[in-house]
Amino acid sequence: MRPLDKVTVLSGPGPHSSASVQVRTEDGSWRRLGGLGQGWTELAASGVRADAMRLVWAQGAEPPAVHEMVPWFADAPAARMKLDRTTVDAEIGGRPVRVEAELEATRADAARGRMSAKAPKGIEAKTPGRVVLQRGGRLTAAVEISVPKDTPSGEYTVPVGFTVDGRTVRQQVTVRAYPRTTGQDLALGAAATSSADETDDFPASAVSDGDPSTRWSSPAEDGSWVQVDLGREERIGKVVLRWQDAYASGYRIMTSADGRTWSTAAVVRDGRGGTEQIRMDAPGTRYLRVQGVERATKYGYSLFSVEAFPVAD
Ligand SMILES: [Ca+2]
Repeated sequence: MRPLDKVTVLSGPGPHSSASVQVRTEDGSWRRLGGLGQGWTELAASGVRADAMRLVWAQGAEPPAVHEMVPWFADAPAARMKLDRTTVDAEIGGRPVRVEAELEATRADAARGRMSAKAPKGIEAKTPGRVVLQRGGRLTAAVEISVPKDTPSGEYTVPVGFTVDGRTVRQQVTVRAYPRTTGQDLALGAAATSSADETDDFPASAVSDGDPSTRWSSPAEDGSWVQVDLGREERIGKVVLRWQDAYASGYRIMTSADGRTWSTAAVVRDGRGGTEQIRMDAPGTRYLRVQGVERATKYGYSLFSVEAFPVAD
């Protein structure tokens, strides 16, 4: 049993005897909401609790052609909201990041609502505010998230809501705030080593030689890795990987000051190959390793380059 707001019936045109639109109420009895019109009929149900609906017409009368009967429930939210991304990387002091919210009216009425985003301290979030959706309407509204320059690195949660008639549908955005980096690739020319190379034609040194045509390839083993020695400790804010077709769907960026004790600076579980930018805040990084976890293909891993950019002062 759910409270009904309205019932819509789509029926065929043409003459038919008048039919009655009815719903079954809590005590099992049928209540008449009104008569069936031509083509399109919408009747108010005023919140009556019901679990079934039917059309009734006189015995022997010509039956109506019924295409669809739609119950509109009064306890359903007036709108749906779906964010295109629920995790975003945002540079501290950098440009705003846009998250798009798809809003859809889900009742037999226009939805007049308000979008809100409750940004925690250190994060700014802007929404369009008032939003009007026509009946059956759908539109995309942007939430702009920015991280002012003195905000510490880290993860922040921004709840986004769309409120219509006092009911709110909600989703959250996780904002990963990362420090701004310079454009200087510290891995360029760095000594590189690997767990193993597929052949001598694809050595570890190819990831840091500055030549976009050369590449390192590993044997076909998930746990393969390649690393660069930056020569001294640096605070790394961004790593850029340029994959050949044989990429990793899962991998970690590991960092170390001495090449023996390692920390995980970033975990990637949905690697897509191509050029990937991975943000982090990894001070004390002399050695930087791309540690494979899961191969995306039957081949090993193959990287044209591993680039490491330091945090800007
Ligand atoms: Ca190369």
